[in-house]
Amino acid sequence: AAGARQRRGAFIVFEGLDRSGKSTQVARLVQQLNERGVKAVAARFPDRTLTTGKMIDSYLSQKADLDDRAIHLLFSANRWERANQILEDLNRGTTVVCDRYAFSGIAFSAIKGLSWSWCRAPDIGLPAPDLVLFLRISPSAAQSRGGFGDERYEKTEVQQRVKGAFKRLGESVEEGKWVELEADRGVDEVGQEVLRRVEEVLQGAGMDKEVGKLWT
Ligand code: 2DT
Ligand code: MG
Repeated sequence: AAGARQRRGAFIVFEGLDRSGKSTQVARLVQQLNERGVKAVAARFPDRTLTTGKMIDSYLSQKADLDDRAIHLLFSANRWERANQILEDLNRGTTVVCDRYAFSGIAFSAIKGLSWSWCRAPDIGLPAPDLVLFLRISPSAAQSRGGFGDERYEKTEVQQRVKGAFKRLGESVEEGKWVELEADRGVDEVGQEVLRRVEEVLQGAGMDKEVGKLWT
């Protein structure tokens, strides 16, 4: 209708354990959306190219040690460094497909014993995803996909505990916004289900509404 607000882009987040196929699915989804005439861009967290990302990278590659709270806040600050860009893209009608977000932030810190509410706090007000696609895979299946590297957290025992934290997080997310997909399947099979879910969001009423704010 005349005067109607242009529909915005969707904010789609992929979460899951290491080697669950997130990066592959992000790239595939962006390409498929673009092929269908839907403007879409990829994002990822941690974004190691940003100022805070350099410190995060030294922490993850075990070149630097940091207090658990300090690194938690850096991961959150890394998202805040990018938040306005994401918001601008969404409001211009571009869909943003993101590899990890605040859910990883909470999961990886909460398993160290930091409280759930403390972990959530710094991310309050960030752009809220319209859909979180959680790629479900067992830590052993993930490991058999080529093994973990030398980064911090790339150990089966850590992944096992993170999996438990993710499960709890999924239960706390608004109904319908957290979708678990079986990831121990072929790339195309997973990808078809991903595209179907995302198209539902793009066609839904949410794209006429403002981008939500996380945890509010
Ligand atoms: P990649 O392997 O995806 O580069 O992630 N992490 C990530 C956190 O501990 N907190 C966060 O907020 C985010 C986004 C998960 C590198 C590692 O960083 C962890 C794995
Ligand atoms: Mg990794």
